[in-house]
Amino acid sequence: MSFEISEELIERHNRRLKPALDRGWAGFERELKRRGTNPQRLFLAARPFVVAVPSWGLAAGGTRFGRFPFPGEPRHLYEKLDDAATLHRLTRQNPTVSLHIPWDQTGNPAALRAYARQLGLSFDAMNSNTFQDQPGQKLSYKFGSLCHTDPAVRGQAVAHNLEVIEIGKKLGSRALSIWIGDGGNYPGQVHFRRAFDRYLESLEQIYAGLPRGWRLYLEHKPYEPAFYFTVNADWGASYLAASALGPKALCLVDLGHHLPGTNVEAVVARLIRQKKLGGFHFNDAQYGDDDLSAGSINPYRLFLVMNELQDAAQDPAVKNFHPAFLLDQSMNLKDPIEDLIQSTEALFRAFSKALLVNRPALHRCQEKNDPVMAEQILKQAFETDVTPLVQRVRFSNGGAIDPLALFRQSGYRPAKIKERG
Ligand SMILES: [Mn+2]
Repeated sequence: MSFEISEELIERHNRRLKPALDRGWAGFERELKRRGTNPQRLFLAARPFVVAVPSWGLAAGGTRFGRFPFPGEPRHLYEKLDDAATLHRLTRQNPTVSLHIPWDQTGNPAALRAYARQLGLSFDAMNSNTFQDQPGQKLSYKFGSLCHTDPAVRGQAVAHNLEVIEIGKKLGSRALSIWIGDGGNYPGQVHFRRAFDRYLESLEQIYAGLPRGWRLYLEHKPYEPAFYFTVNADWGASYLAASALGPKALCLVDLGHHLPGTNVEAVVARLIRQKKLGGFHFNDAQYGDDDLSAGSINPYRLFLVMNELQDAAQDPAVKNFHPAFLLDQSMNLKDPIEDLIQSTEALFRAFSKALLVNRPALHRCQEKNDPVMAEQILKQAFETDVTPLVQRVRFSNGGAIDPLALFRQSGYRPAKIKERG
């Protein structure tokens, strides 16, 4: 029998912290009423927040220089699901896991799905991989995959994506995410227009293989591994491709996949306007695609992105708006579960603060060209301490009031070090 954080342990933890939470909530309620905000409505709006966790975020990630394994980290996918279930038991905000093929060896998908269901988990978007060569692979992706000059390589990459869809169908997933590294390192190496034509041609074949109710997410990134030119480098290229394919194809915004200084929240608003925002890979960065914990470097930026999402969610003119939320981070130094608790909380705080924005007042300030008061409205929401709301939502959903503290106290990781080595 392997160690688990029991419901009883969570209950005991919550009993201890509940009086302080009640006091905090009473003060928060008073403050909201003073501002003319209905606390119960805010609570109900915040309560459904969830974010998917990536399978590759449950074990130590690496950099191009290497990887430092974490003691007690999961040894295989089933143990990753165990850790994902532990995370979800604490937060009640991470009910889904996103897999990456072939990093994740799914083996028998039906058995895997049954195991996940037993843990209270299900599967989010599937991720294909044609940005590196796998052992025994017939043709190399050194010079590209979906955009390769050789139709045989493109065919192999298309077939891989179709296979990932097949696995995803068996797991109950409803989406395929594609990120490719195709591009070139030197001027003249790649013909820009022809490469994009080939990208579209390959994507059309994948799109044709999407089951009913599925979505195809196209993820852009300006550079790396290609350092001079990348085929799907920015929201514009991504939007062109998603538009050419059809309504099931949408753009996925990874917060770290923009050049320094890019106004990511404006990119988000533009994609919403074009009905092409599919979802997010949340993370944070100091320089480039750093894959640091969401909200660790620039929580205001995260809030401004959430603010655009709330603005759209509350706009009756924006229909069928369900952007997918996924964390996409690499844990090099932190315990992955602790990092995911922190990141989920950072996202939920930003989400909650975006709910606090007084939108009619903001709209009036915008119409009157009052930059000071418009900014103040955003700042007032951002600077509000939403801790009581965050904790109350978690508690009422059955999670832990302070999941990070409970995780540390539970001795989960030391127990896993014994079990897993
Ligand atoms: Mn990503």
